[in-house]
Amino acid sequence: MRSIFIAAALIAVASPAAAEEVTLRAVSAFAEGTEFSRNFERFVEKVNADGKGLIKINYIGGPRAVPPFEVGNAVRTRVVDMANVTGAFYTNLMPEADGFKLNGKPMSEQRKNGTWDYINQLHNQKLGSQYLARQFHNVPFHIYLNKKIDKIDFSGLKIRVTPVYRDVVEAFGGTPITTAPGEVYTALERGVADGYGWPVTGIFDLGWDKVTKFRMEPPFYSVEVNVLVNLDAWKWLNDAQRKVLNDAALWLEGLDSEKVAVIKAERERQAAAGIQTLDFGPAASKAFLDRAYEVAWQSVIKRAPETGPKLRQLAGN
Ligand code: 173
Repeated sequence: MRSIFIAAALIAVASPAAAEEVTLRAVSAFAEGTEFSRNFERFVEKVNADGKGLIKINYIGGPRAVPPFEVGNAVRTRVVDMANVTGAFYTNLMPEADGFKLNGKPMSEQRKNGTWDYINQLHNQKLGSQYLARQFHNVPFHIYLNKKIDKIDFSGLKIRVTPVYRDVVEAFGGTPITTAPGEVYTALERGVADGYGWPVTGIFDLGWDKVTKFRMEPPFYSVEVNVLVNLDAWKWLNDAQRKVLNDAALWLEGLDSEKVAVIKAERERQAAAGIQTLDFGPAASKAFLDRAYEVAWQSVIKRAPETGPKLRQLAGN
């Protein structure tokens, strides 16, 4: 009798989900309702509408559910089935993930020229996950400061970073302090940090405008926030279920086109909030960008000598 139950259980585990509606548990590495979760939340709504009776996403929420730097591991170990997370938060598992920010080509192109395939393989192997979508290729980062500088030199400044900004902050003489986004406000308020790295968008979500004086030009790199699906969960889905996710992923990547207007509005809103720009002109900006890319690639290639050069070749810079 017992062996019959075990056999039945094994069959249930081994066969595709087929007719039953499957529920995937999802988290975001960014706070609910904020800039870098919002499009993922729209994606969840779309999957739940288009996938009725086939597939459903149960969105558990942001960093209160899983701390940001643990989200990559949570999807790898299937603590969750799906995550909205930047590669910068899982460089401990995949050092070359720090290189994704150096590729700002539209995803339509990255899907055609083999970049998506290559990065998907890396996720399959190192993160036990499917690289379902990448968002925000056209949204750059900035360094925000509370102390005025008269040239691009961070000597004597403590700057809040993640792996995204660490190399460039060090290259220009700053002292990097790593924190999750949730700790930035307090670090600025207490003067523990004199500035921080963050994309051009999203600083109003957590009230950082109240503790920010300057935004340094130029913008640099490209934001990358990925939707990952645990690979066992992915394989367990049938073709129709996977199609719902893939179609919604392409739709999600297409939302990047909205960001041109969003960025323009955000810059105006920062100016209106009294955040001044620090712009040292075209020559200094170009020198900064050249150095920012060079130190970041060197760092990626040093930590991931097998895969870093290929990522650089695909990025073409
Ligand atoms: O600054 C950060 O926390 C960070 O690395 C990041 C990455 C992508 C989007 C927003 C922030």
